[in-house]
Amino acid sequence: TEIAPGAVHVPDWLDAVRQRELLSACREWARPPAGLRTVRTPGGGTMTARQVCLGRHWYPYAYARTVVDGDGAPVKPFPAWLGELGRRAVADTLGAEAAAGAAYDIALINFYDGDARMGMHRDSDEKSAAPVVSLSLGDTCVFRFGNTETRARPYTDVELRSGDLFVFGGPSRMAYHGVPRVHAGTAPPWLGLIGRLNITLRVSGFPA
Ligand code: MD3
Ligand code: FE
Repeated sequence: TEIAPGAVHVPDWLDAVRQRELLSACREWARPPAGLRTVRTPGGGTMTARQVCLGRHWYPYAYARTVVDGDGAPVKPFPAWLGELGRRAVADTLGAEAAAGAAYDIALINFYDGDARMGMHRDSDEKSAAPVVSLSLGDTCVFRFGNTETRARPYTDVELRSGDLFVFGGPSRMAYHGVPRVHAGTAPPWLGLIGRLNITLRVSGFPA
């Protein structure tokens, strides 16, 4: 379903086998060094969702190679198979042409437990206009998709469930968005995840 120009939601894009595979990869990436950690925002706040980055890290400056606010370890590499998955997601939603130029090199993995949520923001650290690919695992959340002008209304609330794909390209790439709520205990029982994971794939636009 296209909820706005360039913003396409595909429920259940990942089958149970793929969801389990992706979850076990996330569990590996979450381990130290450069594993899951609490991130401070440029405004001085603390994110309630914890994060792991692959490829580069967006904080404290545009896509560094090192996690400086954690253990100082190099960011884990971005695996080629994840890039393939990203291109397939774009091909399925926006078409082969949009997928052709998308050389994904960054993954941001957000882990929501307890009362974690994400305030309305725009993703503007990337120098590339390539679509962002979002994959959800575990608990269902309320995803708030806003407009490009302000973090306030108008916005559309969509439920994201385990296995769902969301692709944000074109004019939707610069829209404000956030996660106001996660419904605890709604993850599929066969997945074995308490909480919610979101994996976003991005093209940094920085030289390799
Ligand atoms: C719309 N993540 O990592 S995924 C983020 O569920 C982020 O963890 C949320 O916002 C999460 O930056 C929302 C949906 C999403 C991701 C990236 C976008 C929507 C987007 C980039 C541009 C526009
Ligand atoms: Fe975002």
